[in-house]
Amino acid sequence: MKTVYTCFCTDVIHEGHLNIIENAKKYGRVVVGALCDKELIRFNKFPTTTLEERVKLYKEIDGVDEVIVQNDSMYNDVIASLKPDYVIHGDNWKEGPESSIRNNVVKKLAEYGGEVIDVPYTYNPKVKKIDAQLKEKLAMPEYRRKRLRQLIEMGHVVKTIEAHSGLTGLIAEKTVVEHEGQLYQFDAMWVSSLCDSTAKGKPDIELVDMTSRFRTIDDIMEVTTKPIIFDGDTGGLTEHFVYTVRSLERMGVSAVIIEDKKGLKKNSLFGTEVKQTQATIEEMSAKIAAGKAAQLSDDFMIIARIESLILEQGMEDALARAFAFVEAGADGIMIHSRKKDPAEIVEFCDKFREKDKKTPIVVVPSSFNTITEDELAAHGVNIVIYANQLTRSAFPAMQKTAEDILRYHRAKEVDDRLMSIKNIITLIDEL
Ligand code: SPV
Ligand code: MG
Repeated sequence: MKTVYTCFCTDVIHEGHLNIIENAKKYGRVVVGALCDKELIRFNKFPTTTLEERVKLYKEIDGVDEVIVQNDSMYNDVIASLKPDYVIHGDNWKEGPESSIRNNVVKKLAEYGGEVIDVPYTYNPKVKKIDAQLKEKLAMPEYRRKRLRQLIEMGHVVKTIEAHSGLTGLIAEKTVVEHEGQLYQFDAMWVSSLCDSTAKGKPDIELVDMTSRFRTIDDIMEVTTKPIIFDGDTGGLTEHFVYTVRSLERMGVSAVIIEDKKGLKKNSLFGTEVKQTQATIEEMSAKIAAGKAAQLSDDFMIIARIESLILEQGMEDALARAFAFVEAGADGIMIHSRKKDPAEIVEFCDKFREKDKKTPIVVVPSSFNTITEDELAAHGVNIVIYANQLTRSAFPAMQKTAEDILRYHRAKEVDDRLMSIKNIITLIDEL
């Protein structure tokens, strides 16, 4: 009896999956793989059910002989242990980043004479609706809000990219890349005060008010499902911050990061070139405690950002603040630096982790950009935020296009570097 294997990434069974099983049965014994959470998150979408629930769901399908867990999205583990004669899949994996998975499966099966069977993917209104319902569930505030904590608890380094509009939100949501045989995507979005202000042509000095910042969050939330970390600047007056916390929670934002500065806030990357005043430990702790007392859900996180290294106050000051802010109730610590060398960040993380093994650490490697996510994780970092790279890449591209149109009195010379008209009008999915 031949073995036919298929891998499911789904939380809901629809006729497309049943069609695969029906086809699989014709070739032999049907084994279904349930992809583990870690790999689902890496390139597919966050599961809304547990692995155990998915295994149970797949076992109940008529025609399924066995369900196993697949731990590698590239199928290497399953092919080595099960040696299936066939791997069957919807033909949608022939295109896009998933084609690299198919190529790997074809190669591995060929080593012993196995084969891939592609069945036409089931596109119909019912299947489309189920997919949309699943996506909508992920976008709902109560599901989206808790996802940041879930990612951290899974021990996953939360790769976070800046978003300041619906469009940049879509880039954060949808970009998947294949590299050296693995697929990667971002886990979360950072609503940066710098980029939100810059997009509005305003300086990053808490000038863009909260109502406007909430509009940006809304625009992003309308078209995405990934969790959001909000850059709350100083948090403003404590009396105002408690309202901000409630609003963010209600919207489904997962975390706010507030920095220990007071008075006129300037962007940290100015360092000591401009006047910036650090709040005292007592002032910042009181704000954190008030925010924690105000929040109503258990999911929401208030993360304290320490500016001691930016303001050249030394490592001891940074560490003392970190422990004090955790004591005051902070759910995480963000340590910032504008040095090119990551040494002081690494030193902080190692010293913090000597005493505190659990509290999540967040870093923003804009200046110290040579260190990789894995290296940061090895020093205890949980969340890595790419805080401004989308804005910094888009702005020069737009500026150059504007200059060249002026220079040549027409748009032909810039055309080669533009997205095609067809792609721009189909970029946004319609319902
Ligand atoms: C932001 O993105 O607005 C930040 C991070 O606060 S930084 O610009 O590095 O200060
Ligand atoms: Mg900021």
